[in-house]
Amino acid sequence: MKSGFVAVAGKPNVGKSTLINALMKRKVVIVSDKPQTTRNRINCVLTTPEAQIVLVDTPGIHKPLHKFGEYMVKIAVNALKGQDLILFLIDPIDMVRESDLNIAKIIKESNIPTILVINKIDAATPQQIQEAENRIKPVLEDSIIAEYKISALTGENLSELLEKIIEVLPEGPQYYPEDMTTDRPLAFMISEIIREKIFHLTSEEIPHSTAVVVEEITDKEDLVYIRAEIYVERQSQKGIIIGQKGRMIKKIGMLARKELEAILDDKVYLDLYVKVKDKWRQKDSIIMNTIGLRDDLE
Ligand SMILES: Nc1nc2c(ncn2[C@@H]2O[C@H](COP(=O)(O)OP(=O)(O)OP(=O)(O)O)[C@@H](O)[C@H]2O)c(=O)[nH]1
Ligand SMILES: [Mg+2]
Repeated sequence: MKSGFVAVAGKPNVGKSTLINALMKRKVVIVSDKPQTTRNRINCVLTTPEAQIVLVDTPGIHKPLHKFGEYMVKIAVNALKGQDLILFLIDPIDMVRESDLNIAKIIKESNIPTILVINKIDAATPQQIQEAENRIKPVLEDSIIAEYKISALTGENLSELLEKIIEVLPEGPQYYPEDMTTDRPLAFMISEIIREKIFHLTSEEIPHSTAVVVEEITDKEDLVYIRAEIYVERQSQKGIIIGQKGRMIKKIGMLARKELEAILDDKVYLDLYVKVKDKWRQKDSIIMNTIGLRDDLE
């Protein structure tokens, strides 16, 4: 059997999580049109008859503006260490920028075999794709073992990419049980689904000022009771998350509940509370203890 860990890296919003879901052929990690959606390392396990590929989702590597951002970047960089392969994603529509060049340098220094993946070819012009290649390749030099132009959204060239990943992975053990899709606990996956709805329904600073912590999951006779807290940084943000006559929180809850019911194959009662945690993104105690980044920072 072939097996190994494949880190999916790149700046925010290039389509890392979308690609992982497409390769997994099911939604495992959350996705949004806003940068910095993914905040943790999340191992997604793809088991086929011939291979087990552990796709490691990572936060987008960027210039952080606060402590929480610093941790996200540290987690992403740490997540590359010791992996068998890196998929380095580029977004030709947004162009290759300083941030991509910095990531390219980190990848080169890691000495890990890397596949350059130019994503979003469904929407990019041939000139944009050519320019992205021209800018990134000189920095990567011989650290790339292959290059694919794909669309994580339409699936174009994904089977070819997957074949290549399996080809380059070493012979190895099955790291996870074959029915396992992620290494993260259920409470984390639930909090992510709620957070995704907040990312979809709100704008500007709100999604980034929000964190979700699941406090209780109880299997009751005819439903699963889930209580979660939504952290915001200011009172005014609490008002926006709750919305006029509670409309926003109802919408967040309804969309999250539908998805959770499909996953849990049971009725769900989702109890959401909004709490103001002043400047939580600057506070170690909250970031470490409630949002659970500790493991990946060490
Ligand atoms: N047109 C097009 N859009 C894409 C493609 N792949 C991803 N997107 C869009 O790009 C946006 C970002 O996707 P994500 O998968 O959340 O990006 P990410 O790299 O995981 O972002 P972070 O978690 O913030 O680092 C979403 O709006 C996706 O729908 C693609 O192949 N084509
Ligand atoms: Mg992501």
